[in-house]
Amino acid sequence: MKQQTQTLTFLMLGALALLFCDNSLAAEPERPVPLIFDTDIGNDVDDVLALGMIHALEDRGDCKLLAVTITKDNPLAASFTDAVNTFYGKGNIPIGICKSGVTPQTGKFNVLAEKMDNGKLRYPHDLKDPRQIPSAVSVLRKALAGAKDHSVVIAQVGFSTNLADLLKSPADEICPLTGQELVKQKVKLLSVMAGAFEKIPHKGKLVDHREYNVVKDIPAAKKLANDWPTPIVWSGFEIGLSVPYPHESIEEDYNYTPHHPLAEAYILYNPPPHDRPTWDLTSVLYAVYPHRGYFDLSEVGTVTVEDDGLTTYKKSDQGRHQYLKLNDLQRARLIEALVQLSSQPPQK
Ligand SMILES: [Ca+2]
Ligand SMILES: [Ca+2]
Repeated sequence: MKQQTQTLTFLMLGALALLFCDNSLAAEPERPVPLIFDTDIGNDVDDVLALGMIHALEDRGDCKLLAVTITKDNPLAASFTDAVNTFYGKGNIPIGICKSGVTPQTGKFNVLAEKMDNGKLRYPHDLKDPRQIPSAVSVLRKALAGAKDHSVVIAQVGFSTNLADLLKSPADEICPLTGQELVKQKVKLLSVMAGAFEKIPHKGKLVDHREYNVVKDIPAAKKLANDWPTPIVWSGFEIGLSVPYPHESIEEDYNYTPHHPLAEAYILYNPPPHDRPTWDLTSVLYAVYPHRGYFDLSEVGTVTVEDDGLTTYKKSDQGRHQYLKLNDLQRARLIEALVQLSSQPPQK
């Protein structure tokens, strides 16, 4: 009897310890994680590697890509996304775009969508006419309306334009809930690459960093930080910066096919021997594997976006925000996971 009581006490203490040691807002996810990828694809190449990772994770049964929504206001961004999805055998994934005027330039690699070899598209896809492409808000509302409550994970790796517009969206024929209500009911976690939570080296000094994804649409980033009703985990600028993608992988791991959209986008953006930071990849990995110890998390608090785009964090028990942290051991594990996932060939 005494033995049983001791065992019971031990088990209860163990459960309590687990409860208090795990400072993560996100418990172990159900597989596959229903995932939405919101991206400014075309402005930098980490978005492309991150999209390749998502397809690898889906092939492994770990996530289900519900939709891709785009915050780069250029139609080739959607065409190139559809081309990458088609390359991975998922050409029917819904894609939504916005009319924001933010970064309307074509960029260096989305032109791959139009690349022809002997009169045929190098990367076949059927999304070519911008008039065919629905708005990001309607794509987001449809994806969320069809999902189980508190199940959806969103990885936002560009500007907050689409998610801020989603929050502002009224009830419509897609769903009787407002955007704010819909997010609260359906979303489990938002994993964002945005902001900076450490000072960044610049010309021999450590300085405040106003991060690109925030600065390009500050009102939207403020709206997201203030009003998004679920937990948000932020991958700050310092995280991806400290984990450069080894260019040897671009040269060696993508040669299983004569033309690879990830490797060709990388080469057009900034060719080897450049090692590109892995900003957006880190947010995707955390979105799907939050429980796998690739990162540590800050304590719970609140991130505020200042008028000039600076992000500040304050610890608060009432907060909904945490940011990613990395030690050297995790960094070594992380880079291998990112390389292996982004270069994983599609399942036939
Ligand atoms: Ca398609
Ligand atoms: Ca991005």
